[in-house]
Amino acid sequence: MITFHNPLQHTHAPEHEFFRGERVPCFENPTRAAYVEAALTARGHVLHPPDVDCAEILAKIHAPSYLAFLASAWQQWLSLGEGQDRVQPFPSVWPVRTLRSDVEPDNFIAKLGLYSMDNGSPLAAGTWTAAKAGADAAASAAARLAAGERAAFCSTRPPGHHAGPDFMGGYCFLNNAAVAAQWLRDHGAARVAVLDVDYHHGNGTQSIFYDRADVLFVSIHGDPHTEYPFYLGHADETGAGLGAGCNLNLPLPAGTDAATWFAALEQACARIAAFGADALVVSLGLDTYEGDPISRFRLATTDFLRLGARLRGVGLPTVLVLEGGYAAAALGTNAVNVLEGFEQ
Ligand code: SP5
Ligand code: ZN
Repeated sequence: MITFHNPLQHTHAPEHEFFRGERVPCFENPTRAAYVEAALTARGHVLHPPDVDCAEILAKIHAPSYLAFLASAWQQWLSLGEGQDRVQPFPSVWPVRTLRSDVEPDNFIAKLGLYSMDNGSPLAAGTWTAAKAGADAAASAAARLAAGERAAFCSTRPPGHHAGPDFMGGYCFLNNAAVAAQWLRDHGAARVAVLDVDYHHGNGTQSIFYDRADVLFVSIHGDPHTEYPFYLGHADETGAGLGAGCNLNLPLPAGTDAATWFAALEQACARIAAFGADALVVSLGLDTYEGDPISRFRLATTDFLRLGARLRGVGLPTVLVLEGGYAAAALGTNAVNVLEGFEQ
């Protein structure tokens, strides 16, 4: 399978996030992609840099005001004063119920709240550069399907599936899987299915396509009653308007083992087959791994071979986009196992 990487991924390297009142090193860091790239290279894969500019696609899935904010956010942060480059911006106020979200404040931290769903997505100097190149890599992988490839994998970071139409969240800034899906829609696929197997519900992807009938969103994830992102991902979210029936959430309890997880995957694949998609985009989070430090499913390294084989069995041209997975040293093997399972 052809593989793409993001040569600028390392420019997004914030130092800290918050956990229970403490600043802890970022779980989502450049070593993750380095491990995946090393494992791919060791197995003989050639890593292609992006060769598609996704700017036009981005404008179809994200709000112009959000894209403009994200592109200039670090410069706005620096302009607050001397020394800002040594610390990370975090939001401190959000337009929740009863407050207005239709007015963009002038204050940078207030704007950061407007365009964020959490305080868990720290910005760094290269965030826009890295996120844009990562989204370009996802579009590049999608473009290879139109050129006749059976499947393409995109090893990229920052991840994307929590990023919604006009907000960042959950380490995500631009929705790479949505970029791939929209690219396929714009280049000949009448119907596209997105299957999200990250431990966390892909709230951003769901929201981007929630009222559309041309993109099916199916997700298997930790039950949001107890797991991030908490406020979306429940089983009763089935789509709205023209998209009614085109959204399927399969929440599973924390602690779920491989047998139960693969039974849910069968349900997901059955829905995708019934939808009649022309192409498949997989949001490939590997934080379902039993060794993941922030997640609580129990898939073993060999289970990722089985996942790859089942994804091939869907029988569609497939783009796989890396999402989460925080046991960095195991991430390369787990990713390569999905690819090798797919190819066997
Ligand atoms: C793309 C992706 O996987 N994003 C995940 C975002 C999760 N953000 C919340 C992190 C909560 C960390 N909890 C740590 C528990 C350690 N025992
Ligand atoms: Zn995740």
